[in-house]
Amino acid sequence: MLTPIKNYPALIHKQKGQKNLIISDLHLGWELNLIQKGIHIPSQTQKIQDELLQLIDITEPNKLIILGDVKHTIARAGLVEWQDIPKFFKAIKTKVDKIEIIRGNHDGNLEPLLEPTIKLHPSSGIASNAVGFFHGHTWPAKQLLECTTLVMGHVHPTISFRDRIGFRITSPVWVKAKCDAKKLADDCLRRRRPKSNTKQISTSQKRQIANPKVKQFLIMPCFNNFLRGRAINKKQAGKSYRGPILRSQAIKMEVAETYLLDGTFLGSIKQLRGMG
Ligand SMILES: [Mn+2]
Repeated sequence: MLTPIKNYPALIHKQKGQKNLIISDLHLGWELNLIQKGIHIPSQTQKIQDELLQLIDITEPNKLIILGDVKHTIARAGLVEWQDIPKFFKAIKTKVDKIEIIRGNHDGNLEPLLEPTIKLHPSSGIASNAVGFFHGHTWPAKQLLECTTLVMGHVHPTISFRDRIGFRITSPVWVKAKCDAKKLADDCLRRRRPKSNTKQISTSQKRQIANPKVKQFLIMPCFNNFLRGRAINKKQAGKSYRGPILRSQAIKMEVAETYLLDGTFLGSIKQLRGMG
């Protein structure tokens, strides 16, 4: 069972009496990138750490699962990250013993920053019975296609509204989208094949996914409060959804439902299109 935590960009996933806390997209160290542009913002890692520790106190999970993009620099780990990230996980570990991370596109060279007890999974994700978790910048693993719900990060979805004077508000949102299970499985197999052979999917390959079941996608808001994200209701946003999965027709993004962190239903992306 999946339950969003009111007023937090986080989920509880309960399974067999175990309680997993799910968050995504920490982007620790993003503010370091601004230094190159002459803007100095002190490290925000401590604040994010405090928020997460508070959330762990409230929810008391058995395990923390992060759906990718723990850090911000993509391929390497900067000097500050060498200090900040191990310290961050050391603090989190005092409250929750089990930590698992699904690698995001920003998590290159993350391994040396993690202590050996933290499990690092590939970005194609992990399946836990009916629910699959993956980062979202690339296709999910085949076994996830047999889950009924897939949860992903990567998009940092927000909705923005602008009034006539130009005031704009932007809020992080949850996105719940319906999915055509068979089409997703077909697209997933097609994209994973070598390019020379993209048109036909052999019967033997189809057999590898006996029963595609993915009915819905849940896209998580970004855990990093400072980063927010991109307004998915901008006029042209539909053409630039992040990642190949959302651009595949299998996921019905235009009619996807959006919810504020307090649970308020805003409407479908289509209804909100152009308001930002
Ligand atoms: Mn990402």
